[in-house]
Amino acid sequence: MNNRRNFFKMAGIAGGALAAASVSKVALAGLPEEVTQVSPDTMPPLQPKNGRPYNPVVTLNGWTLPWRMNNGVKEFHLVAEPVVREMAPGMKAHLWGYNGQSPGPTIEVVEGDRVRIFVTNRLPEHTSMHWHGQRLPNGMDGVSGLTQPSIQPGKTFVYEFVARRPGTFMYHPHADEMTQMAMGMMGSWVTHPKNKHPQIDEVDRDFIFLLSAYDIEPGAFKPNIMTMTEFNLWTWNSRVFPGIDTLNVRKNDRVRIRVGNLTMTNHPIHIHGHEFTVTGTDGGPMPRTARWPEVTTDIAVGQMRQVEFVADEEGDWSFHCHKSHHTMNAMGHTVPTMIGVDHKDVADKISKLVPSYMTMGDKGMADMGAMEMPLPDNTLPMMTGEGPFGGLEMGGMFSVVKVRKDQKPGDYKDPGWFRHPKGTVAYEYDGPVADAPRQPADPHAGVRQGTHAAPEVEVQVRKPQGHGGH
Ligand SMILES: [Cu+2]
Repeated sequence: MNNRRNFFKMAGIAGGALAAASVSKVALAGLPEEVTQVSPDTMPPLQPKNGRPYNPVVTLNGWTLPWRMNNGVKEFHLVAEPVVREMAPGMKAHLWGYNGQSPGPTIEVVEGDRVRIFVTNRLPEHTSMHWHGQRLPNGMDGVSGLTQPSIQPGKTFVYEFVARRPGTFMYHPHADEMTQMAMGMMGSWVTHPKNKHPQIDEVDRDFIFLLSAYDIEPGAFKPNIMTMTEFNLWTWNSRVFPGIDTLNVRKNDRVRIRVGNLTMTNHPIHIHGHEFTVTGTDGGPMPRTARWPEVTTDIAVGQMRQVEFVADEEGDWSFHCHKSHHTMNAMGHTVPTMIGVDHKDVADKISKLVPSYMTMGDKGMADMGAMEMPLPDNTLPMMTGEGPFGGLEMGGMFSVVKVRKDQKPGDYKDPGWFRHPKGTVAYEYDGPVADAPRQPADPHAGVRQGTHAAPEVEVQVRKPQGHGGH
């Protein structure tokens, strides 16, 4: 607003030639500057330079889109385009996203803001933008064919509405959704409350991320968009462990984590060492009387959950999806169960012939974590990550909440591994081991110490093959 006024004042003073040159610049400025992010790192919170003040969020392995003020309207420019997203060091995916990344940048506004979003389509097919969860005029809802014609390649559409209610929302296309969401097109939206809200607490740290899933064959770069259930990369903001940044907080901080689910299945998101409360959904803040403590909250498809807790226990606390197949990375769906089979040599030979060949360890899956098995290029071990005590054997939707008493307010740097106070770590017992009492074969004989009357039982362990019943 100021710039515009100053310009007209300046133009009046400087006269003809300069005015003409500048006018064309003003005409070009009709479209807000295109801002692109090349890094998959977590960017520091974007402090608002103008407009109503608010406490910004931190997008996990993401960033917030800057805006410009135009006569009191917040203007954003989203560009739908093909992107290369590093999912974790060692693996890049060719996705579709916005402004250089998948997911796109987070949009942050304040309740009551008038918002104008320019959406440019640089994809090979048409798209549209749906503002999931928002109250808005029907024609701004972004459903191709129903509320607007789709945005053809090379075209730009303008959406404009007032952010009417505070909360956490998402944006995603509503055109060829199966393809475009499977390719990573989505982003987060936060509308901060204008005034102190009776159901919205102020927090010290406010994190946000989206759940998305991809099916990328080991060694490949592009997701298989026809996949309905058999995804092999379970991501937070299109990143998998160990590529997901840790959530670093100061002891006794009140922490909010906002999570939206745009995968095709539910995700029970679980925290260690603390209890959280669900304080909001995409429908808005949860009435205080309706809240209860949890350590896991299930987030169904198309839902958002906002959880809060006081980080009052120091340490490195796991924070992950509780479906164990969602804390693993790419594995072939046809991986046979190989427990008891020593196939290391043969696996080496096969992988020379078949680059995408992966198999399971002979004692369980942990061999995979130790990277004993050969892997094709551009994929990630199914289970990986090195902690201070050894391998973590994780992948996918896993990270760590690091609570430290010396983490500075507003500092999001990774403080490194937790230094446990002496005597507070589980340790190995090295005393004598007594024979365990056993259930006798004859139930009337009673339990006798040190006898082995029970018949020998051999258990054949067979893990399920894939997820969908091949
Ligand atoms: Cu999950």
